[in-house]
Amino acid sequence: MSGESENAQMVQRILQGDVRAIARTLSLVENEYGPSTIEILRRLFVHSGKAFILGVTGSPGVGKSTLVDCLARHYRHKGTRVGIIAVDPTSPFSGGAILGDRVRMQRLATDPGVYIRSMATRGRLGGLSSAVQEALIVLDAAGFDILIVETVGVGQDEVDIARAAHATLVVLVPGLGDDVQAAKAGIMEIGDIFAINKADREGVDKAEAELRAYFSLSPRQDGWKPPLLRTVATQCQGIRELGRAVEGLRRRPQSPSGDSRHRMLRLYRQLLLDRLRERLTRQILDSLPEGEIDRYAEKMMTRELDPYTIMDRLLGPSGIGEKKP
Ligand SMILES: Nc1nc2c(ncn2[C@@H]2O[C@H](COP(=O)(O)OP(=O)(O)OP(=O)(O)O)[C@@H](O)[C@H]2O)c(=O)[nH]1
Ligand SMILES: [Mg+2]
Repeated sequence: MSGESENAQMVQRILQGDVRAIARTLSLVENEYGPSTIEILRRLFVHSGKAFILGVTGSPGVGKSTLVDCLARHYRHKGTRVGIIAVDPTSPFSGGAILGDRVRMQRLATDPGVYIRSMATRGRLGGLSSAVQEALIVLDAAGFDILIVETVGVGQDEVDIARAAHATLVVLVPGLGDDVQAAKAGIMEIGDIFAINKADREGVDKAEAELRAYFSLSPRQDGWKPPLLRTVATQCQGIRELGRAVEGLRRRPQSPSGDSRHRMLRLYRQLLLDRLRERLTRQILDSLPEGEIDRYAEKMMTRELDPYTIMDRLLGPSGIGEKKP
């Protein structure tokens, strides 16, 4: 069978929600980004754009996966199909994620209305956030209604990914102390909904009071007042309220103040730039003889050439990307 009809078949299977085709394609997106992958994504893109994407982030071990699991069941009760991408943390602090995800997979594994996938933060050139974005395009085209992306809220990459969604849920826990939590202003700013999880623990009143104080001191620029909820994920407590808060954001895709549309625009822009950079680099490298870049590096070592002159040579006299006078 020709590659093209194989790709077309793969696309058909994904559109029908075929789990094996989805899994195969997500592996391609993650590991072997070749012409086939691009062809499949090209055909899928037009079928995507319907799902609601929720980012979930928070410090390691606050209960994000457990909470996402509850949320997925909540949606399954309503017949909503849920796709989940757990971005594996590079952080050594969060070794628990893989095990937790495996347990969760066992519990939800038999349900065809749920698809769960871990993605590694290392690997491909060209930005993890774009790889996650493409995975979301695949799941979106496969007909999942809600897509949840879980990332650990440490490091700019992870925060960026959690933010690359229609709405972001930030998970906190009592007793972590404002020094750790509020200092992470990065994740405080991106939350559209806040959950104080592990509300069965001591200090939940204090945590809530601190958060409310934080919100009143630093209100969001767009005027959105993020709902603040208490949850006990291990017992799926507070999930109905959480679901309602998510629905509130979902039903008003233009709110708060067009933020969600604005975010998606920024996202597509980023995806386009990432892929453009990747493709241009590849085109140039493919046009060079074997080992040419290494030879140029040698010339830089001896100061025979500077990188700017090399770039002029590589890009040719037409000077791709060079400003016209
Ligand atoms: N007491 C209590 N424990 C909880 C609650 N929610 C989660 N846990 C426990 O907290 C631990 C971490 O839960 P996870 O859901 O794996 O947390 P996570 O945020 O996904 O962790 P990473 O992905 O590693 O950052 C597990 O042992 C959970 O059982 C809760 O509401 N109350
Ligand atoms: Mg987790």
